Amino acid sequence: SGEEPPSTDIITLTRHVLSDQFSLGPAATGDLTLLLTAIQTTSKFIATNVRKARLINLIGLAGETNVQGEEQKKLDVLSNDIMINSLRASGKCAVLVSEELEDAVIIEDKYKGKYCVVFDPLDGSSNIDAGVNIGTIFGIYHIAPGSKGTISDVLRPGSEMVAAGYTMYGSSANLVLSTGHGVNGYTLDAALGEFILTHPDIKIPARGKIYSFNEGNSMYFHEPVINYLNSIKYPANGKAPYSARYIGSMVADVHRTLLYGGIFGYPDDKKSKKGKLRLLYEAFPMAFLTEQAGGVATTGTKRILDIVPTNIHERCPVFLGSRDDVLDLIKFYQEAE
Ligand code: AHM
Ligand code: MG
Repeated sequence: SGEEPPSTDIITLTRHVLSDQFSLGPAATGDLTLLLTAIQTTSKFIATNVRKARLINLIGLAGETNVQGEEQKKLDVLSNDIMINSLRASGKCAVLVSEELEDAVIIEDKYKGKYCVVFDPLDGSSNIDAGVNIGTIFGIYHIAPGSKGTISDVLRPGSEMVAAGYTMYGSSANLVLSTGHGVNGYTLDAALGEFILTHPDIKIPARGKIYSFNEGNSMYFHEPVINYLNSIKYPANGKAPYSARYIGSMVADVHRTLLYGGIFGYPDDKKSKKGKLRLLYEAFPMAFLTEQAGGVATTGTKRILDIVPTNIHERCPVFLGSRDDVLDLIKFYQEAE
């Protein structure tokens, strides 16, 4: 009777990644572990500030002044700054690409390392004021052999990423990560300040019951998407139609898709000719995680991870999720050819 003693064998994210590295033998330098430690710190910082924002009204336009007359930074600017500062200081990075910055950051020699990190520091920012889930998305490349770290080190297909993940700032902070051996989910224990392994080896169900699209754009959608959506909303042979869930925060919509299955889509359409989502730091990391969890990620006609970027901020159509659901969608594209 009474309270159970706490476990003394908790698996933190750092411990988990380290054990992954140990299995590589002496080849492992621990550099990726240190880089991921820096990313964890930024996620803790952002999680804290997202929460504080609701109290101290950090919400608002960059450059606004608060009652104390201090300059306030918008949460996405703050999130970008902490990531740039921490990643540079980690000494493990050569190139950084952020949604917030027009140009890639090439790290000066003093701090230069061997990794490139592409990230969206605070995705889903239209949701901030309503307190809806938002998140940080990141992807990691190793610089090409012999490279000193240039933009060409990040203009590479997503399949060449060595790790990818996101942190979702919701009722708790959840960090979901793949280093190329499956997907694991960690939850921030606020008292310990550590991400604890809570969702080991996430696998997307082979088929789901949920679709997640901004159907408000239906009048612009192309035929294959319209026909696919009709097929799941008005199914033949007495099957039940799919449920709709759309938060409008990619991290939250993808998180649910990884856990419950189904399909998330942000198509290209007659208005957004290349779609909306960014290839490098939105589509690639989420496609990487999806495939690592056993799902499929496509533009409708092409595997997302095979795309070779030509511009760090380019966009691409995204459909990802349960294998069977995404394969169904692909059939509608094939029929349209
Ligand atoms: P943002 O980078 O400006 O926040 O936009 C990206 C977000 C994604 O999180 C989300 O999937 C999508 O935009 C939602 O777009 P829409 O409001 O057009 O449905
Ligand atoms: Mg974004």
